[in-house]
Amino acid sequence: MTETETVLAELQQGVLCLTLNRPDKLNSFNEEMHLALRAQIERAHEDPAIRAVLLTGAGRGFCAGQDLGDRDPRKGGPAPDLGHTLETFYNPTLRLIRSLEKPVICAVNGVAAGAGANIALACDIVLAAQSARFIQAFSKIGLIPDAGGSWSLARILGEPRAKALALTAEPVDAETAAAWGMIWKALPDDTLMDEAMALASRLAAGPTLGLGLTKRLIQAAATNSLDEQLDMERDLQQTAGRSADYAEGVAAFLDKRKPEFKGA
Ligand code: LHQ
Repeated sequence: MTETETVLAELQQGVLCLTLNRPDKLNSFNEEMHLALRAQIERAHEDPAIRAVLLTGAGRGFCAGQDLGDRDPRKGGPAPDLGHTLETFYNPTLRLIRSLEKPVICAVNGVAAGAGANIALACDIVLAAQSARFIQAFSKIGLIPDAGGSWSLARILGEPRAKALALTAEPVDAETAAAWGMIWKALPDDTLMDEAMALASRLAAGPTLGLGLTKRLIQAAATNSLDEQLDMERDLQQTAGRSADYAEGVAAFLDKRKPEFKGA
């Protein structure tokens, strides 16, 4: 295991397991944790041995967003430039998660608030403990939803629910989040991590190139016309059809055996 103070990282059977690790602060982000998380996701982009990422939090929370103690207004001084904070810290990480052509699974082990909730929603498959809650906490402190939340909530939920969650900061429990399509599944607290690891391992043993192209395709659908999407499916299927994993998948089917995908 490689360990930094704020993000634990362990590579297990092709899965890069990342644990946000400031449990006393409900894993809220300080600069060090931002940089550590970003470095690990950059590593996932570069290292072919990493074929899936699993993100979770240490302790009873997933992530409470920005560490509000870092910018204590009671200490005086000029107002912080939060636009600069987003551009420097949050936005690059969000872009790296979305552009990583490998599955990113999020196991929301407890409360996910503010940017913490929205980083979870940026992941490809989100599982949550039944006790977890998602809170668009921003309006409680005079801010707007960030870390991609205004984009993802409006797309996932539509304006009525997205606006209500953002304006009221009411918590959404995991079962409701699953029923509304914000996440994939709510699971019993005591089985969450085993199920998340099993899913991540299964995906890491999958045809990584094809899975990555699938992620790119589905993300593009939000802004493509049907014609553009059909063209993209044609082009990406051409690429997938030339992969060794496609040949292996078909051969294994015909041989009635389990495929052994290499990820290329
Ligand atoms: C915390 C935090 C926290 C520090 C709990 N910071 N310590 C982007 C651009 C730049 C700047 C601004 O922000 C952003 C994006 C954002 O994320 S803005 C939204 C920031 N997050 C919040 O407003 C959430 C604040 N936290 C809460 O409302 C509650 O802690 C929740 C609802 C998440 C959990 O409530 P509880 O389960 O009752 O736990 P708690 O409040 O007792 O927290 C436990 C400890 O964690 C506590 O410390 P203590 O020393 O008293 O035990 C909290 O102070 C600390 N903590 N969130 N964001």
